[in-house]
Parts: sequence; structure tokens; C-alpha cells
Amino acid sequence: MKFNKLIIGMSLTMGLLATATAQTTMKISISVAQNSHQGIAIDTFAKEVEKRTAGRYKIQAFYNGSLGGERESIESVQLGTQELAFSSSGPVPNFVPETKILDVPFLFRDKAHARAVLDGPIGQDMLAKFEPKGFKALAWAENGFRHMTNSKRDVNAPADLKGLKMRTMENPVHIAAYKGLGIITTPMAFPEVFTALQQGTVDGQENPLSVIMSAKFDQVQKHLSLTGHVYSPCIFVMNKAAFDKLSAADKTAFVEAAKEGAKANRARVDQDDANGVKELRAKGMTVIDNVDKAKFVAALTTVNAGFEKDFGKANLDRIRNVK
Ligand code: EAX
Repeated sequence: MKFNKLIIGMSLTMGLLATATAQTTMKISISVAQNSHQGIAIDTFAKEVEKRTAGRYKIQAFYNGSLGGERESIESVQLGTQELAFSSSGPVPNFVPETKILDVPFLFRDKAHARAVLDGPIGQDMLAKFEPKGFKALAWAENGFRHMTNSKRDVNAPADLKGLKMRTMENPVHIAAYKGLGIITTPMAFPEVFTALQQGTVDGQENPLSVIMSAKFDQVQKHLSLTGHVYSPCIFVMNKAAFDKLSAADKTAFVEAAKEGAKANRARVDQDDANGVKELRAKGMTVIDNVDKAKFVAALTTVNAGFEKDFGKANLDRIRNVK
């Protein structure tokens, strides 16, 4: 009798111990290198989740599109084969159409404006739009302002873009806008871009300095123009069912960890924007840093009229008017 009690007592203790140390591992991925503004975002997130859940949750990070490009990783999150992803907003409208408005060219004045919109009511309302689609959107972060690179010529004005074949993201707003600028658009997943540039399948691409540097596009592109034509948001997305399974305290831990990741991400984008031109020039790129943006805005008049019709002028103005 005594012995039985001992056995029961021991198994109970072992069971409790097992529960106390049980660790759940979740995957998160990015399409760019670890040494980047996105790498620091997910590495910070992983560290913060582990810290805030006392190690009960471990985040396994995958870099360089090793789990697929952004569209694929978001799809995996929606299906639940991967719990988390960090992605640009590029392919997101294919899942959550409401986000399309964020990628309208020349919508944001600067990063401070974009960050204020995303962290304010407009951005926060948009996070809720992910839920009916099977996602929990944890926090906004960013790539930064996108600029154009190519292997053919200096781009000072829209006329210089005529006939350039450029890789674009799989985003309908980008594709419409770049066509409007005279570019021959080739939508392609990010992991294929370096090779496409190297082999001349496309002449150019557009991305923020953070991405251009971490992807080493300077090795395959000669001309960079600081067009800043589109602000590129990023987002931490999680499979909704996986999020819903968390305790209330762990839910908060995941959201706060994502906010910390976003903070580290934005600080790195600022740093890359501050150093990027000098670094890329040192690596041999020709950088046009006095692009006449008004000419690009003017070239987009027709396209922008279409966007105003599609998204509603009031909605665009609501974003533009955020101080
Ligand atoms: O998020 O596809 C792109 O050009 C993105 O900007 C890149 O994957 C980083």
C-alpha cells in the first residue's frame, strides 16, 4: 500500500515536472538574410517570446527564403504548416485585400508618417482584418522606402524607365503603378531575384536600401536611384488557431515580443538608410540621390486616379492627413 502510494506520488511529480519543462517550438521565416533589418526583427521576437514565456515557447527562425518566398510562407501560416512569418506587405493583398491601400506610391511623406499610421487607429484596425482570413497579425514593422536599381542606365526621371524590364513583387498595386511608369513588369518571388538579375532575365528591381544591401544586389546591379516611390510595410503574422490556443498571458507575450521585434527592425532600417548610399557607392554602384520625385508623381496621375476610385479618396486622405 505504502509502496503504491510512493509510485503514484512519483509519477505525479514526474508528470508535473514534464509539464513544467514542456517546450513548444514554433517556426518563423523571412525571405532575406539573417544579417538584415528582418533578421533582427525575428531574432528579437524569438528572444523576447522565450524570455516572456519562461522558455515554454521556442521560436525557430528560418532565413533566406529557406521555407519559401513571402507568398508561400504566408500561405503556410494560413494553413498552419508554419506558425509564424515575417513578410513585407507585398503579397499580403492576395490574402487580406484591405491591405492593398498601404502600397499606393507616394502615399507616405516619410517613415515617421508611415509608422504613425501603422501604429495608430488605421494600422491597428487593419490588423483586425487578418483574423477572418485565419491569421493573427501581431505587429507592423517595415522594409522602408523602396528605390529602383538596374543594370542598364541611370534613372533620373520616369522617361528613363521606359522599356526597362523590372522584377516586381506579386502585388497588384505595384504592378499597376510600375506599368504606368513605362516599366515592363515581371512579378517574381524574392528568392529568385538575385539569379534573375545576374542572368539578365530582368534588368532591374526595386527595394529599400536595407534589402538591397542584405541581398547584395550591388553585385549584380550598377545603377541605383533614390526614388522612394513606395513605402514597404512588413508584418508579423501568426496562424490564428495557434494563437488562439495560447493562454491570455502568453498571447500578450507574443504581441509584446512582436512589438519589440518591430522596434529593433525600425532602428536597423534607420541605420541602413543612414549608411546605405555610402556603402553601396563604395561597392561600385552609381547612386542618383537627387531624383525629381514630382516628375514621378506626375507620371502616375492616371494610375493614381484609378487608385482614388478603387480605394476611395476619403480613405487615402485619411492616411495622408495623419500627422
Ligand atoms: O521583404 O520581395 C521583395 O522585394 C521584398 O521587399 C523582400 O522580400 C523583403
